[in-house]
Amino acid sequence: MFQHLQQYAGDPIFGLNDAFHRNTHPQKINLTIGLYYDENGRIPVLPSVAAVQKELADDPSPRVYLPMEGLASYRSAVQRVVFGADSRVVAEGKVATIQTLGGTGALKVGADLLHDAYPLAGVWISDPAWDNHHAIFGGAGITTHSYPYYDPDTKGLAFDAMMNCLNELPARSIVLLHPCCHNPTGVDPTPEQWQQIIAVMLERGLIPFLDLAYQGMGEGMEEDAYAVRAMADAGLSFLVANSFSKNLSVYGERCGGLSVVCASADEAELVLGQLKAVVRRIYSSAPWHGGHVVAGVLNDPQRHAQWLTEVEAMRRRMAQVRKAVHEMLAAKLPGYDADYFLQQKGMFTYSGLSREQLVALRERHGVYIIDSGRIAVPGLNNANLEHFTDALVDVLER
Ligand code: PLP
Ligand code: TYF
Repeated sequence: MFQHLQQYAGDPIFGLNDAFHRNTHPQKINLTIGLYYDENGRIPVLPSVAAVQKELADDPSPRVYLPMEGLASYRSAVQRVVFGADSRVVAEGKVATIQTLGGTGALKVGADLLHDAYPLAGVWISDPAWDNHHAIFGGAGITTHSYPYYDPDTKGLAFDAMMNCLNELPARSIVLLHPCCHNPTGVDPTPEQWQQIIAVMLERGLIPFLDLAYQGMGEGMEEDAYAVRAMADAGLSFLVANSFSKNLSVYGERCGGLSVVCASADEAELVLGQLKAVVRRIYSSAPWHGGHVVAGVLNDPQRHAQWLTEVEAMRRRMAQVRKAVHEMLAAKLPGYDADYFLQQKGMFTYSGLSREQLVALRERHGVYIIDSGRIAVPGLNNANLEHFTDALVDVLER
């Protein structure tokens, strides 16, 4: 019955992650997947999260279905974290927010909503992209396109080329943007550049869709939401998919949110109904446990404060690792420009290493980096930095 189907090639990131686990190199380093590891190479269970999980384990309440839109206390927490505690659009009731199955689920529900509302609209995705953006929007029946984003010469933003492209888009085109910690490049627009992007969105009647998967991992929880809040202040209508997978280290709990900022409270009410309809037809409701874990941390002032210090520690560790790599490479290979380790932000750095260099890193040194040259920074720690930088010097010098 299904012989005619194509083999699924698998996700290249997961594939390389599996290859890493099969490798027997004694000093192997996994820099493939976007997971946060602590200094000891472990995926942390945040103490704020563990405390809530313990309470939930002791809570005999039945695990009923959540409503289609998710847990009310979760949804208001999403709004406070993403839009800020004093957000005007939230206070005015202009934001429709639902609990979703991670950031991925938020993107899917948002894509379905947009395809229902604007069946002919295409989506423009950064080049290079997180590949799943093309898959999710394409899977929702939306034609996907790319806009220039990264300049390999400067290892920075190709801002002029990006703006030239956005300036040509038809009205009601969807533009997928990362507010912080761009995956895969680690390159983000400055606040001034965001203002210019916002001006084009307004001028051309475009539909921004912000994918906020790493809030708190770049410059800080508030700073990383700059684009979200600037768009709200500018009076734009837009969507935000946010994920708690990384900043609460709750990947498998599938905790995310989708918020749609509307022109009025009435419109937000209408959109909330449509979001519920989309959820109902694809998976009916979001997880009870993940919902209560996140709400339990974010709605308790003490735990919330504790969580912010935990995220800050993750952010600082990644910044420290970037600085250490930069210093070591400056000492070991003075001719090599490693400034990109300092300038790029968040979980990823885009190295520009060639295919041959990446293969040599794997085969000779057990250092696993995906084929695009994207380095997942949290895989580095003080125990493996020496091996990592030695390996890099070896392949760069060949
Ligand atoms: N968007 C981007 C850019 C991501 O990097 C990720 C996860 O790596 C996601 C969305 C999905 O997040 P989640 O794991 O919460 O589905
Ligand atoms: O490393 C990355 O870019 C991601 C990781 O549900 C990931 O692809 C893993 C699982 C998931 C979403 C993202």
